[in-house]
Amino acid sequence: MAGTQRYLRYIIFAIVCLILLFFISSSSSVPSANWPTYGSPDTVPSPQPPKGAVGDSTPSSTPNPANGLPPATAAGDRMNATFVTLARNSDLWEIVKSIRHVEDRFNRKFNYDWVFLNDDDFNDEFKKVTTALVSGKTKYGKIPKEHWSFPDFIDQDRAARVRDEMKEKKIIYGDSVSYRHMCRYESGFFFRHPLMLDYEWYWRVEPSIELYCDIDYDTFRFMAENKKKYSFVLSLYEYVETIPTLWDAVKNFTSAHPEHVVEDNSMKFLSDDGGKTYNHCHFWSNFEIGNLNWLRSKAYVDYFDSLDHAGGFFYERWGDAPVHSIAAALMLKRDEIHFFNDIAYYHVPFTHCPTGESYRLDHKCHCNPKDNFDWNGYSCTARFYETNDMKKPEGYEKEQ
Ligand SMILES: Nc1nc2c(ncn2[C@@H]2O[C@H](COP(=O)(O)OP(=O)(O)OP(=O)(O)O)[C@@H](O)[C@H]2O)c(=O)[nH]1
Ligand SMILES: [Mg+2]
Repeated sequence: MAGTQRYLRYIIFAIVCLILLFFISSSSSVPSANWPTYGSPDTVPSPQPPKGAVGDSTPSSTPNPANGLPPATAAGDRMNATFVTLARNSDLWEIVKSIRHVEDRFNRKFNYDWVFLNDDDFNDEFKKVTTALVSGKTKYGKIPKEHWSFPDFIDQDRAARVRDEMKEKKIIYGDSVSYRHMCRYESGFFFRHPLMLDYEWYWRVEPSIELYCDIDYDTFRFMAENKKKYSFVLSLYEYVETIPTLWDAVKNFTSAHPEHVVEDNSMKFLSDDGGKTYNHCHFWSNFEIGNLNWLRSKAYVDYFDSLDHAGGFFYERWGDAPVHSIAAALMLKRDEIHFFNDIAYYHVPFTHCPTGESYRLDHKCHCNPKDNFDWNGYSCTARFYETNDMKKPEGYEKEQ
C-alpha cells in the first residue's frame, strides 16, 4: 500500500512537471524559428557605443543575428557593395523607417554593409539604433570640411543674393545653404569618402523611403552580371528655376572633353532636339544603385569639376539628380543604365509600383498600382523605354 502511494506521488509529480514544462515552452516559442531575429529579447540596449558601430578607422561586426542563430541569408558570395546614407543626427527616426523597409524586403537575406555619412559627428544614439537594425556592418564617417563648404572660387555675396531671390520666388530649398552643400556633396564627393573607397557598388537610401515588394535576388550582382553602371526607379522633370544654366555648363564640358561622351548614349532621354536644349528629364537620385568606380573615373570627375567651377551649385540650385542623370546619359552606354521595374519604392511624394499584377502578387507587394507614377505625364520613364527601344510592360495603358 505504502509502495502504491509512493508510485502515485511519483506519477502526480511527473504530471505536474509535464504541465509546468508545457506552459514554459508554449510561452517562449512565439517568435517563429524561420523568422530571423534582429536582437536578443534578453539584451537591453547598451548605453555604450554599440559593439558593431564602426568609427572612421575601426571596423568590426554588428551583433546581428543574435545568439548564434543561423543568419537568414541567401546562399552565395557577396558583392563588394554597401548601402550609403547621408544624414544628420536629427534624421535618425526617419532613417530607421527606411532601414527597416530595406532590411525586411532585401538585406536580411544578404547582410550588406551600410555606410552613414554626416557633415557633423554622429552621436551615440544614432549609431546604437542604426547598428541594431542593420544586418551587415555599419560604418560612420564624418565629411571633411573642404567637401562641405564654399570653394574659394565662389563669390559669397553673389551666392547670398541668389538665395534671397529664390526665397522671394518661393523656390523649394531656394534659400538653403546646407541643401546646396548636400547637392554638391552627393554630386561630387560621397564616392570619394575614405569609407566608400573599400567598395565597388552602392545603393543610396534616404530617410522615410518605403519598399513595397520582396526583392529575392542580389541587385548588386544583377548590376555586375548585366554590365549595368547606374539605375533608377523613378524619373521626372526638374524644376526649371533651379537649373537655368546647367545645360550650357554641360555643353561647355562636352566641347572641352568630347572624349568622355560615349557612342550609343541616352541623349534622346535628355533632349528632344539632338542636344541643343535640355528637356529637364532626370532619374530621381534619392534611389540609386550604381557603380562607384564609374563615379571615381576620370570622365566623371572631370565632369563634376567642370560643373563645380561653373558655380551653379551656389549661383543657382543645381540638384545632384540632374547632375548624375546627365552624366549617366552621356557618359554611359544606353544599356548600362537600368530601370528596376521590380523595386517598388516611395519617396515623398512619388511612388513606383511595378506594372504587372502577377509580379506584385508573387512578391507580396503592398503598393496600390493606382499610385504608380511611371506612366503619368510628369514622369520621364516612358521616354526611357522609347530611348532604349523597350516594350512597355503589359497593362501600362490602364495606369496612365
Ligand atoms: N549630414 C547632413 N545630411 C543632410 C543635410 N541635408 C540633407 N541631408 C541628407 O541628404 C539627403 C537628401 O536630403 P533631403 O532633405 O531628403 O532632400 P530631398 O529628398 O530633396 O527633399 P525631401 O523631399 O525633404 O526628402 C538625405 O539623406 C538627408 O538626410 C545636412 O545638412 N547634413
Ligand atoms: Mg529626401
